[in-house]
Amino acid sequence: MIDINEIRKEFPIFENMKSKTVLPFAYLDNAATSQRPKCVIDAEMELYEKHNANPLRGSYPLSIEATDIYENARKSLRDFINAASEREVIFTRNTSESINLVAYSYGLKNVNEGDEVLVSILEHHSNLLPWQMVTRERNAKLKFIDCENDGSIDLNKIEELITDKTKIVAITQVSNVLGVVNPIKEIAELAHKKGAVIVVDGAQSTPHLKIDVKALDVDFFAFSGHKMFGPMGIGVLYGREELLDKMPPFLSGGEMIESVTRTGAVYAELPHKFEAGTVNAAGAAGLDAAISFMNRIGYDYMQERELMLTKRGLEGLLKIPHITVYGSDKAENHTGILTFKVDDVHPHDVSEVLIADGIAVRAGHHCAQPLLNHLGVNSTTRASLMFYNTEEEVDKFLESMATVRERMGYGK
Ligand code: C6P
Repeated sequence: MIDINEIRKEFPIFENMKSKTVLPFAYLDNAATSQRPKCVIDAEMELYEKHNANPLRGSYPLSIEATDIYENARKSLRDFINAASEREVIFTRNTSESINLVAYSYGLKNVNEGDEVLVSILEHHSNLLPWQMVTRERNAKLKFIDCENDGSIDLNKIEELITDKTKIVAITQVSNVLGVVNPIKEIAELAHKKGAVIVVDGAQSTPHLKIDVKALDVDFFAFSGHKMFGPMGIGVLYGREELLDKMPPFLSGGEMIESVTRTGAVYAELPHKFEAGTVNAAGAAGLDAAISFMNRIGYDYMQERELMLTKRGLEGLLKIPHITVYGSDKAENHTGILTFKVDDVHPHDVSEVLIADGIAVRAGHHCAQPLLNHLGVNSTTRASLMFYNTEEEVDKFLESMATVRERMGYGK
């Protein structure tokens, strides 16, 4: 039996919030970045305190230890997403870098004049701008699949949009604005039927959903450590080995080579071909610890709590007059994300009222401007929940939300 109060004690920042040494008291901005348990912070620190040397280079014990920690993290990640081999697991800085790697290395090589790249309207800018670049450079066409009113993607519509000219379908698994979960397996099947590859943005899904890249049958899958209890500055790109093998390096320089002459180089084998320069071994160690933490808690428990909290938040918001919640009216389609507007009040002012009550949320366009345009708004306020949030925090948020209009001078 897991006791959430005991779990929260594993997060130093919650203890500091309790003793009021840090503000706010309720952290509801988990989609931006999660908090980290002490085991993650310790794993990073331990690498620097006990095993610090440049990994993959030295043959003395410290360097070998650092290399082992780094490569063991890769094995944990292979198991975490059920990749066929650790050769398919590339360490990057974050989701943005992972997607850029695919765009520059695979996209520029495989997309030609007249070809098409299909993205969804739900995309974060990180899974849009790289494809704008590829299609602009290659004189290809960037096409969009719009979402339905509840944020969902209609499979019949996407099937029509994927044509013989489509080379890449780039889509998020979970929207960072609406929390809706896309049917990735089905979309992958439609893409493959037309000979296209599918690139999945997993930034918002890995913290909440069990990922199995083999079962999903995706070609590329990108995610960030910092959104799933891990450190900032470490991310992952999963890629199918036969595709990665044929791709040129994204960045070049140290450690990604077999041999170099004055005019050329033989590149290293996977995965090191894509990891130029000194790697983030401490970040990998922290991410490995984050995976162990998630395995210990289990997705079942996390999902059960997230749904309970999201239901409480959504039902509460819908009872307050003058509030519009975007996306589905069902909590299970929100993955902990509640994006809303209060009539007459600017989303940043809503956020300021919440901050005054010690509650952290995000306001703005959430790096998804085309989606906000599609929804007919410039900005919104977003509360995003993680399993470690509490009913009291959600209630505090709702109490504060019920006072927003009055405090901004609009009456109740
Ligand atoms: N979304 C949010 O508050 P990076 O910054 O590279 O780790 O992740 C980028 C990214 C990509 N895709 C999705 C769906 C995302 O949500 C994010 C990051 C944060 O919504 C910060 S903008």
